[in-house]
Amino acid sequence: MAWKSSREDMNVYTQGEIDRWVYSTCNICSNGCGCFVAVKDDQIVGIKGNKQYPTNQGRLGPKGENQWWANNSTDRLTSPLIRNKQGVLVKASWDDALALLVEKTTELVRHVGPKSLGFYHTGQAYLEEYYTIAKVMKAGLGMHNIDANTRLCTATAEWSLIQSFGSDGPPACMEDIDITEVIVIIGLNMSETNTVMWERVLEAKRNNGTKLIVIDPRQTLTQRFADLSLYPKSGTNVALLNGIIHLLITHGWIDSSFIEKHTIGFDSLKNTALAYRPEVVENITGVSKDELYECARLIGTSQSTLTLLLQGVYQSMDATPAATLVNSMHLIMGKIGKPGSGPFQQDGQPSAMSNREVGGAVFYPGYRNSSNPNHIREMEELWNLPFGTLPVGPVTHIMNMLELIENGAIQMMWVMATNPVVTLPNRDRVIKLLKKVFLVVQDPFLSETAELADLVLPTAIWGEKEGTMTNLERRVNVLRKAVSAPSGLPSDFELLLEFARRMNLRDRHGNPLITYQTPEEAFNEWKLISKGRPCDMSGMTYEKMEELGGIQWPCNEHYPQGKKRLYTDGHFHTNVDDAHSYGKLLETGRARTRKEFNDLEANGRAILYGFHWNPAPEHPNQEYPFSLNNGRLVYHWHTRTKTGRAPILQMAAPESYAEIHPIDAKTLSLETGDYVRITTKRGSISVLARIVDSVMPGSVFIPFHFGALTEDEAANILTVDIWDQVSKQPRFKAGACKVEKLLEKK
Ligand SMILES: Nc1nc2c(c(=O)[nH]1)N[C@H]1C(S)=C(S)[C@@H](COP(=O)(O)OP(=O)(O)OC[C@H]3O[C@@H](n4cnc5c(=O)[nH]c(N)nc54)[C@H](O)[C@@H]3O)O[C@H]1N2
Ligand SMILES: Nc1nc2c(c(=O)[nH]1)N[C@H]1C(S)=C(S)[C@@H](COP(=O)(O)OP(=O)(O)OC[C@H]3O[C@@H](n4cnc5c(=O)[nH]c(N)nc54)[C@H](O)[C@@H]3O)O[C@H]1N2
Ligand code: SF4
Ligand SMILES: [Mo]
Repeated sequence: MAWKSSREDMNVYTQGEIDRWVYSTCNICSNGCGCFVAVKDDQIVGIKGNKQYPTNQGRLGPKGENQWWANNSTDRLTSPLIRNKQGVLVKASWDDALALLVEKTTELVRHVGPKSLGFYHTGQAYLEEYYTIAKVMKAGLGMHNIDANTRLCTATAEWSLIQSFGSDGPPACMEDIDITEVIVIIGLNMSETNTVMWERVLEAKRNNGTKLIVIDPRQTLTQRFADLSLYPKSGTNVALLNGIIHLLITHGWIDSSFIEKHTIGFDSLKNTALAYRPEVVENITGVSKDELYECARLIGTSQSTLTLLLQGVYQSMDATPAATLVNSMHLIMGKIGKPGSGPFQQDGQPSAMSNREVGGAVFYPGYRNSSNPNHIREMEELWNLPFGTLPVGPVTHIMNMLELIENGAIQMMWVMATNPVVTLPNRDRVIKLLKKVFLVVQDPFLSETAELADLVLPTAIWGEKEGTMTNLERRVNVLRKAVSAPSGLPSDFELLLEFARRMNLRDRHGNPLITYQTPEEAFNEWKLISKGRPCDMSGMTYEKMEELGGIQWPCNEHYPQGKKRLYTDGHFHTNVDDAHSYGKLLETGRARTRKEFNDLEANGRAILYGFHWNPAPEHPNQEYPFSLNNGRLVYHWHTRTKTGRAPILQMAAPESYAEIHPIDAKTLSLETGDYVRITTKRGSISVLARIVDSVMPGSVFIPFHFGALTEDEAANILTVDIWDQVSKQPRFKAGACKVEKLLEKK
């Protein structure tokens, strides 16, 4: 193993005595750190990092260390809640709650059809749960309105991989951090959002002198460690990337033979990029010609380059084209599928990858194309369904589902393990629309979304259930059940199985649609379905995962121990019946037809695209002069349902604020600690001001973790609800706002 942690005894966090340690994985971020859960008297009392585990070598970050507090929180829901005639949520028995769920679903499916239902779930559950969702909702109920919060998170990663390589699946691996010459980080604040990977980057810098380039409009902590920092204006990634590609081509820092043999579309990429001369790029992005040159030189002249990116690209302007340009940058240098090199389209949530692999929301299991009749027929065979059962074509994305609620087409929404009232853009509209439907919320806590529900189904959480998750480098690991859930709460998996049983879902032979009983049996069914597909897990078992410390797919007879990197042979998934999707036109987002895809004649070669920069539709103007940036803090996880219950984390970041540059503070007569009102076209919030020079003049940064219904503090009251044309990921980071000083809060 290339990476060796320099610390000896680390990351053991326990309270009092321990009976045993249980093998698991951290359920917070996509790094997927291996850990052991400390148990005393059937209660979780701590956690420690797994020193043998390849992604963390014993380390855990602040959220990982503190995730178990939420398990023991006294405000866990212990029974279902049903809204009564007076409009109050009251405790109900499981039998009554499930009967109501089944009655509502049956009534709507029978009388209006499955299009009247919506299911919106998560990137934080287990693979077996997603697989069951795919089977129950798509095969059992014929549902089309099914999506997950991965839409807000990694839809762009998924689509950029599909557009360039024909299939989802990040080509690189974490070991590449240890051996690469140059690491490029774009729109990713790794020091706060993936702390363990960040330690690994710092160690690579220390041990190997690895050069670090960071590209972010904010001077984040990540930026402060960079050898080269670029500060492009928000929303200008496409211009900057075109500028880098321009210099790579004009200086000959490319691999012409790789381009010739393994790609199509070079002329389109080249002709577009040639327009992005350094002075043009400087005009658009604010990045100087010298800095741009230095960036391209470091990338172009190194033997190996690893590019990591996340929400500063995926939630910004022209997200999929920008992420695709990162793939193209690597392809033209031939820096893919080789040690230390590759585009690393990242994930955020711990199991976003699993959801994508099994078709939990979008597409069909095993990266099967939902528009390819051959793939659909194959799925119908595998699931023993009458032909014509499975919905054809792309699913309805969440932003579209909101429109369908507005026009009355969707009448019931079932929300599982996500808190959309705090995390979807333009929150006032979201609240108004969720109040219109019969809202089912499956959550261990009374989240802001659960507060609006008609039916709340509480569940077991991490540590209280078994299953697997795939991390950002395709590593699948098992999480063993450590303790019983409080009050005998069911897991999401058990709830879904019980729902399927009560709905009497059957296959074409009249047998129950779901025949497995345990997560391990579900995994064994899934792994056969994955066979022969890019995310092949047919060679995996729970025991083997525990023995090897997770396994990277593909894992089959050719790669019994898994495979570190994809595309080592330069062959991509762009044959028509291999491809995950026929792809889309980058300009409009229209889906390509089978014929259009065939006409490309990619046939195993990767696809390069030229794409011009567009200004954001909402950019600073006279009325709203600031650009509105928002994102994460190291201490909190999303809507804080877990981290807000961990005393140390909550104390470290108890309330929201807005970061404002000293130059703007002077104009507005603001000091740190003053209250400010931030307003956009959608609404306004009142938060504390923090005067810091890490934000650019003319821009504001707000953490999006705070969102109590009783406070005007949620970043998403402000955010703009437009989305990327291809991935349909909302452009949270592309809005304009104004700032006013308040004499007192509100
Ligand atoms: N502590 C913590 N860690 C987390 C999470 C959490 O909630 N808390 N969530 C997890 C999840 S699900 C995710 S998706 C990841 C997200 O991880 P990140 O992507 O690192 O998180 P963000 O803070 O949303 O955004 C990253 C950066 O994008 C920059 N940015 C904004 N606009 C632009 C732009 O136009 N161009 C460029 N180049 N940069 C821009 C912002 O200034 C910000 O520093 O974090 C994961 N890890
Ligand atoms: N403005 C702005 N908005 C954003 C972003 C941004 O950068 N800026 N980032 C976006 C991104 S990348 C993401 S990933 C989303 C995250 O958005 P969400 O997924 O909505 O946020 P979470 O707080 O993670 O919500 C998870 C919910 O699942 C519940 N839960 C935990 N464990 C379990 C379980 O085992 N079973 C069940 N049923 N429930 C469970 C938790 O209590 C919580 O209510 O936010 C997005 N929204
Ligand atoms: S880096 Fe991510 S996976 Fe690792 S401990 Fe922290 S939150 Fe958990
Ligand atoms: Mo995310």
